[in-house]
Amino acid sequence: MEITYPAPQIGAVISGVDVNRLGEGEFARIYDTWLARNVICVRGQELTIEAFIAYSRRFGIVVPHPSKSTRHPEHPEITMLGINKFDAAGKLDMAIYRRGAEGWHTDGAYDEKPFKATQLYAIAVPSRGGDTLFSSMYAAYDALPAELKQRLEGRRGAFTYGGRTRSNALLNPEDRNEPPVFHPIIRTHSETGRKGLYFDPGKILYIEGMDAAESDALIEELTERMIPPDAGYRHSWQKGDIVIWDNRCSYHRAAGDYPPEEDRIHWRVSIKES
Ligand SMILES: O=C(O)CCC(=O)C(=O)O
Ligand SMILES: [Fe+2]
Repeated sequence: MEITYPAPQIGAVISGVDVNRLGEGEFARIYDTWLARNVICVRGQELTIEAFIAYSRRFGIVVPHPSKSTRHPEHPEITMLGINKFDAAGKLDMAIYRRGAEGWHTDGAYDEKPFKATQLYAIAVPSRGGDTLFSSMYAAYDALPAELKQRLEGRRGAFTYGGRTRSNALLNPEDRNEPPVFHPIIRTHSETGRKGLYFDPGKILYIEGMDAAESDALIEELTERMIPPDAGYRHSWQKGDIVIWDNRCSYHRAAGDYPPEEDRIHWRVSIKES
């Protein structure tokens, strides 16, 4: 197994392994690298859907994503990214093409138990564009001024799927009115014990215990501060890549810039803590 570190703070690229046959020791090395680096890519994998799900279960509990219309018809735990991009009239569906590209976010903040991890397997990769960008929540927290850290300590945010703009086109109508859930904005990672800035401008509604103006102003400020310089990793996809990120300590967004007429397809799983 070879591991390289493509960016200073987060990200690792692993090669020389076959996740279809991975002993406990090798998996432990992958898992520890993931915890330390927030996001890892395992290159050059050939996987069936069943094998992808089985490998994903080694990280936690694999759960179906609430976007029912983008689930794989036989495997509800698999979300298909980049499928059915064009409607019957040939019009590009921007909700599918731009999925994950509208801004920095963490997956599953609208759930009582947010996703521990999201894992993607690259089935088709466009000739250019289509990267995924990652950034560290630990670095975001560390970079906050002491006075702001203090102000946020013990505060909780209210989160829903579509947040303040109600961007919920990928949900079925019956799933669009879930009540908000609450999470501490300064969140201690359950495995590393490190503090991170747990925030998502597209899903947060308000910060508890503040009036609307104060909450909105703080949301603006945190949006500005959530991506410090040099805390990131930009992943350029190759077919056969498996990338898993830790939603408890990293943000991500899709670049959303690839030629729409080309395929960019991933299988995706959402993983919760067991
Ligand atoms: O397609 C990507 O690069 C990432 C999309 C995304 O935000 C996600 O899968 O959670
Ligand atoms: Fe995402």
